[in-house]
Amino acid sequence: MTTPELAVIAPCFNEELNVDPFCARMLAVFDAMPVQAELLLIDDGSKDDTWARITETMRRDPRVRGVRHEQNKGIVGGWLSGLANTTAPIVCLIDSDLQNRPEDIPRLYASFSATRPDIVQAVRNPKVSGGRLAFSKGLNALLNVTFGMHLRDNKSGFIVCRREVLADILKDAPGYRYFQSFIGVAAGVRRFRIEEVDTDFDARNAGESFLSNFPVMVSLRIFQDLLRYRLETLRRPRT
Ligand SMILES: Nc1nc2c(ncn2[C@@H]2O[C@H](COP(=O)(O)OP(=O)(O)OP(=O)(O)O)[C@@H](O)[C@H]2O)c(=O)[nH]1
Ligand SMILES: [Mg+2]
Repeated sequence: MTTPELAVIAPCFNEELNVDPFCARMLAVFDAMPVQAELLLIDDGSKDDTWARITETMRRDPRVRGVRHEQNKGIVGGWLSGLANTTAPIVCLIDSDLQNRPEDIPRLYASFSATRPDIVQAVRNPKVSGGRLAFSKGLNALLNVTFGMHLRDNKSGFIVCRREVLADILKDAPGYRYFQSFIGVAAGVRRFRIEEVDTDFDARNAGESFLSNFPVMVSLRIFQDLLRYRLETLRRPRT
């Protein structure tokens, strides 16, 4: 296979029930896309059969490539391993639990190709409301106010961008526990141009959610990360 134009990077943590349907939908999307693409599945130290599912899919289709973390490194660790294992010039980050729809990637990619912004960010529109949605909207508002931005889904990590853009953003990640929520603000402090595209956001396909409806401890830690990142980026010399 020649170097693909697009690499889709999907971290997987205990997603044994999601790997097969996720890959099937991703590969159908690749078949219909105008460019060559590859799928990087990062097994993030799963304790279930995620890696066995990944290796089985790799055997069936050379466009699927697996990377395995012996120990859990978190979502950002997964993104970094994806970047380190592809030479594709354009990358897409997506969850592997099918909350983000693989079928939306062609629209994100088309939007990226049309105007070449620094980042195309999916605005995730869930169909159900509830505690998690209120929490998410509150955090979105807080990120926007704190960083002087106006994104509709600031912490969405379903994006398409050039690989250098993602590598640059992730340079800020060390030391933060929830940097996966800071893609938007990290782009904002760099004055990157962000294009927003509406997408549907589904319920997790299978497996356990890691968060409760009102994740108090997580909220406190994200808040701590947010304050620290704002202070750190205010001290930075303007480029
Ligand atoms: N939570 C979590 N997810 C990870 C980790 N490493 C990789 N992932 C993957 O990152 C993606 C997003 O994580 P999710 O746990 O789905 O995060 P979420 O959508 O905010 O929460 P739930 O779906 O409700 O659990 C999924 O595809 C996970 O498999 C990790 O250390 N923790
Ligand atoms: Mg999820």
